[in-house]
Amino acid sequence: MAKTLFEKIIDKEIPATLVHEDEYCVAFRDINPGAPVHILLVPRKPIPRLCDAGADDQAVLGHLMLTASKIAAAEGHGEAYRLVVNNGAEAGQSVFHLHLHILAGRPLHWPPG
Ligand code: DGP
Repeated sequence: MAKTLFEKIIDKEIPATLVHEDEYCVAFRDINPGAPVHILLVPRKPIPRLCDAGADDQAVLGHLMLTASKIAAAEGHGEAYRLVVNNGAEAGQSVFHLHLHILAGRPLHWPPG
């Protein structure tokens, strides 16, 4: 299988501004930010979409949520941030490697577009 764009970023074959790295995940700034803070948090494991995750992925999915909170806090927005997962092309997913968008730094209205 060809590597996804995010696997290439994880493997440092494509440059990105990394803000966090650990055994299970990597976070970097979105190239086209939709908010003053817009970070993508991706598991090292190339799960294409959230709906492709299985019971074996429960620990890594929990780790992503907890890590997202820590990253938001480290960015100075621990009390007001939004996590978004686009699942599938019709829901706006364009890179088929599971990722959490961490958005903060401006008022975030509801419902999202
Ligand atoms: P989604 O549409 O949910 O699949 O989000 C994909 C995000 O990836 C989108 O907000 C833009 C971002 N993105 C696309 N290409 C690159 C890239 O080469 N570098 C970085 N840092 N972000 C990228």
